[in-house]
Amino acid sequence: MARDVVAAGREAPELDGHGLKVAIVCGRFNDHVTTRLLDGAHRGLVASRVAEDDVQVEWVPGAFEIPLAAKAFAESGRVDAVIGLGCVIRGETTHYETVAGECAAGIQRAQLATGVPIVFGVLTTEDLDQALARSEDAGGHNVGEEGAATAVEMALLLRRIAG
Ligand code: INI
Repeated sequence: MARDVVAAGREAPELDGHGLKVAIVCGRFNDHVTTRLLDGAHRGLVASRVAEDDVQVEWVPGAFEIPLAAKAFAESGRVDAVIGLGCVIRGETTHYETVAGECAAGIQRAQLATGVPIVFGVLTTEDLDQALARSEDAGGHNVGEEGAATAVEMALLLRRIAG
């Protein structure tokens, strides 16, 4: 009995995101990777029953700009969740820690300040191969696709909590 109670809710839920409005903020830097994340995010949203017309995509120069655009969406009152997509590759920059760290911290600050879920769908990898392995086509591992499910799950959870 106690074990059942502890286990309840641990399984990834069946998601019905019908009616949810979702914004995607996608970094243009490393767009040979971020377009793959974007494809994955669209697949994930469709799988979670979010309507295509309820998804808005905006591009920003790089991962560093994602938090500001995501926060603007969250503050607009027009979306239930935001998905930030980006790709920071250590080997390609001397300020990897700064770009990746500020992006992550900015997203966390923005979602806590606004109360709107903002998903960290940003790859931070050692090299391009790792980035490609995390942005695969349908059936493979894709952080954008996972991010879509997270966005829907969190939007539905916050609705339930708010009653
Ligand atoms: N932006 C990225 O999204 N990924 C990177 O790997 C990256 N590198 O390598 O520097 C990157 N830099 C740009 C940054 O996000 C800003 O757009 C830029 O600093 C202007 O504010």
